[in-house]
Amino acid sequence: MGILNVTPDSFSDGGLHATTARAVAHGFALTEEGADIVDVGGESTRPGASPVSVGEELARVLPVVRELVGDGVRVSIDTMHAQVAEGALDAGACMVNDVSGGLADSRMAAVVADAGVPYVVMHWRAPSHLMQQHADYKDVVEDVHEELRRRVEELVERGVGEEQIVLDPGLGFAKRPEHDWALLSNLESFTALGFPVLVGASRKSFLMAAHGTGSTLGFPPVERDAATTAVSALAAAAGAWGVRVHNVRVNLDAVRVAAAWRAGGQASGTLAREVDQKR
Ligand code: PMM
Repeated sequence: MGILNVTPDSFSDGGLHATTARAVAHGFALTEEGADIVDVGGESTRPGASPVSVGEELARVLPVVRELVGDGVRVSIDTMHAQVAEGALDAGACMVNDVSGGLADSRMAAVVADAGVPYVVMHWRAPSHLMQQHADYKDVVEDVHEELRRRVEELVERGVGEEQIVLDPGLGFAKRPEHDWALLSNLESFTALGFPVLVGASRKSFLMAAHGTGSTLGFPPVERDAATTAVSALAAAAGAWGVRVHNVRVNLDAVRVAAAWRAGGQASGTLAREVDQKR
């Protein structure tokens, strides 16, 4: 999943695709690099970001969604607002990516249930300007499991089909770096829940652990692609369904490495079984 933020203030690509023409060009570039889905967002969710009006969000994303869909690109809409999801679905988007998992807008479940499209339910606790005050966990893996389980239960009660749901542990959202790493290293416990799992690690500041310093200074977001690809390969090996990334080309290599690695393991398993049978 390639990231296309049509925002002035996202942490990595804010301002880069702020006009429709530039955003559309970048959407095509992501597809050419191999993205299966382009995730279009019109509101930054970085810690401390200020909310934008629904009207402004719609004005940013709709023309971009229309043009990309018109040229055959599969688009997901990254929004917490039912009205924006509805507009984007009408414009041809084929998936809703809701970082609040339906908590920010009580009408979202009905919109998604009605459309019958895949729905990314991310673990979320509070709006961006407050979320870092909510980063307290007894056991982050168990707590995120339990909170996602409750989200799924409520969404299904409201008519969303289980087959529509994709889960996302919500890296960086009400999480400290140690929480993000604990969730990643236990990713298999999420894939074992039986829903597809999406991982959004791309260029996030918790990756600074890979830089060997205690500071994000000198390790700006665009320099975090190598660390991101390492996470993508490991996430794919752990059974993730998708990775949401800024740099599609290198991350596609990473997930292909994971696929080849896994296929290699299966092939050598076959060989071992054949040897066994001949004995
Ligand atoms: N992260 C961001 C935005 N949307 N959606 C999902 N499902 N998962 C994420 O981790 C996620 C997201 C923030 O990153 P950005 O500013 O690069 O878009």
